[in-house]
Amino acid sequence: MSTILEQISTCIEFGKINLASPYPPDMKGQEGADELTKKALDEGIDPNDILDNGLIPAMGIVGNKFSRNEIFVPQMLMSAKAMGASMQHLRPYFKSGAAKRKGVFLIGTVAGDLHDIGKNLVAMMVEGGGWEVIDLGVDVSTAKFEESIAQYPGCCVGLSALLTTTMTNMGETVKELKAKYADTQILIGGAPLTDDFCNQIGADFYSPDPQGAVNYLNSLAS
Ligand code: B1M
Repeated sequence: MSTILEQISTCIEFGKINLASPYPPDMKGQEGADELTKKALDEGIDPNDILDNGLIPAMGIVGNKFSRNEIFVPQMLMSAKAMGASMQHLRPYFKSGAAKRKGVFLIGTVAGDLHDIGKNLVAMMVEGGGWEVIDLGVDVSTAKFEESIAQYPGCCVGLSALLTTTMTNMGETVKELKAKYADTQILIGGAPLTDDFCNQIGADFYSPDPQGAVNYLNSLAS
């Protein structure tokens, strides 16, 4: 791996967004993911290489540290922001088809649920894992999920719910989506959910954290 890719990885792992960002304090005054990604592209490094050897390993480290409670939501958010700064430069290459991603992941909170902090983290981690993420936002109706699945054939779907009341809506959404799109993989997550609930409603996978969702999606893509 070239030095610049290692530097990008370090920025993402520790949440160094750009030169102006004072976080983390021991990297103050240094270039961040923003400048380094631009520099790597200017040097002619393949965007796939930047994603595969810069962003993805770093987000994997972050996700695993979070799963082991070695870092917490604020640090993960800073890493996700650094990844976002890097993705800003890479996105045009993926959009044009000059670089490839692993698949499309649709995500939203289910009908009636406005809690989007966890959903946003999952979306950012999955994007950092090499997937194209279509974030449908909050309070997403079953009809909206259906419309989007039709628009992105072969996509995987992520549903998030934080309320015991909206867990019921999640069950209905999974039932309706599976009736229409039996082959579409549906992942679920959110603080009150469990594996048992996942089995009960017929979803394909439950993850208690973003990295579990990334690992599961990657297992489908490989
Ligand atoms: Co609300 N809220 N809230 N709230 N809120 C809870 C969830 C609650 C537990 C608080 C409490 O009473 N102790 C409670 C639910 C109780 C229950 O259902 N049994 C509750 C309630 C009751 C409500 C309202 C009804 C309050 C009211 O108005 N009377 C209301 C409902 C609004 C609605 O959705 N219709 C409401 C509103 C709000 C705010 C708008 C004020 C705000 C949300 C802001 C926002 O998200 N933009 C809010 C907040 C912040 C919370 C708490 C404090 C924090 C939730 C959070 O962001 N956690 C929460 C109490 C608590 O948890 N301490 C609470 C951090 C986040 C990173 O975790 O979302 O679990 P989480 O995501 C995790 C994992 O679950 C997983 O990855 C993330 C990272 O590990 N994950 C997935 C999540 N989605 C995944 C999807 C996956 C995989 C993993 O694959 C697809």
